[in-house]
Amino acid sequence: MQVGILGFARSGKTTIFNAATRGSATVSPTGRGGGGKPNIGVAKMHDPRIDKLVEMHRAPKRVPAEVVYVDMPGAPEGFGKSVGITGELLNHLQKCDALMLVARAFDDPSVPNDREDVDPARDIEAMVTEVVFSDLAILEKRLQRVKDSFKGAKATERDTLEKEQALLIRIQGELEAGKPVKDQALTADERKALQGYKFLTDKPLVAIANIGEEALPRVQAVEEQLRAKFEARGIGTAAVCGKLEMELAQMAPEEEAEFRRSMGAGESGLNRMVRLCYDALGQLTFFTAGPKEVHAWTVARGSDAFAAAGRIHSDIQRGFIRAEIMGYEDFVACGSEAAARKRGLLRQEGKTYIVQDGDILNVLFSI
Ligand SMILES: Nc1nc2c(ncn2[C@@H]2O[C@H](COP(=O)(O)OP(=O)(O)O)[C@@H](O)[C@H]2O)c(=O)[nH]1
Ligand SMILES: [Mg+2]
Repeated sequence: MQVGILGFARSGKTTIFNAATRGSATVSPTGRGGGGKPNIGVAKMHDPRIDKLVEMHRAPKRVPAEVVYVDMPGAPEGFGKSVGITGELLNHLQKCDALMLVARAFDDPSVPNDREDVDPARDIEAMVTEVVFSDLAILEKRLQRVKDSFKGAKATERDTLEKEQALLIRIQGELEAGKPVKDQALTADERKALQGYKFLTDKPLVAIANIGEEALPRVQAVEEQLRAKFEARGIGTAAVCGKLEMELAQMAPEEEAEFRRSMGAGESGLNRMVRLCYDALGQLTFFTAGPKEVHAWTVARGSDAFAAAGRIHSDIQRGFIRAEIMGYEDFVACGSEAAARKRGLLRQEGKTYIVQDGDILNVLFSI
């Protein structure tokens, strides 16, 4: 799962990327860090359930769920002027499963601002517009090509072309009316036909306001404001103090925890952000847990046990016999697998069982 970070220059994209991935990519007041190449890193999902499972199993090893972040270099020419996104940046974004828009919400005269002033909601709006325009440009180009192909096409080909044209025009209309491709009513066949276009509005969006340290006491108010504007449109929002989170991410874990306590900071804005992306990606977490290791896995919501087995290993999927499954809460309440089994909370499920968040799976297989 990959999240692409997009935003105006000097909004703090790389700062937030470093915070999320505990990385140390170059941040700079010129906004030219990274040398034109995207920064790619892995964010580990903080999940207290892993700690509990590790404790109960006395497991020496833990593997948290991961999300890959791709920090886009700079901002494209004309970005924010409703021209859409093109070229290499578009290629990078098309490979991502979700897009995270970072808007500058900090005031700092030593960091030149690309925008006339600090207004994160306006900037998020401008970025959403760019994402929409980029799809409209793709649609227009494709429609032109379809039109050209009619000349000299055989009767059977014309039929296919007409179908494609009708579909593209319909999507274009809905998009112009403000409906992203992901929310449009499309049949499975239509979705399949559109896969190749890699529309950006087909991806979930998350928007982050990068606030300054001095705004930390107002973080809830900022988030409330963003939520009021964007929630109904399915855009998850959060306010994060990127600079502070990046500094904290570079500390040793104990030092970081101590620092957070001393500041009276509750759950880190960063954890909320990572979770927001995770939720936007439509994933849930299931576990495999034993005395050797506790492993958190991600799978798309609505997946069955067979798909989950495939996440663990292709052999396990191939040789799938059945899965022994118990819910995380049940396991904790029972205190042991044996107790859960006795109380009938360890269930035997087949391939088609729909995996629930927090399920602990033991897949029995034979190859
Ligand atoms: N004062 C302040 N400066 C920040 C904050 N976040 C980022 N910056 C600074 O803004 C500049 C640009 O940040 P960077 O992450 O490189 O932005 P990018 O161009 O969007 O990748 C750097 O000098 C950062 O240190 C913040 O929350 N407060
Ligand atoms: Mg950068």
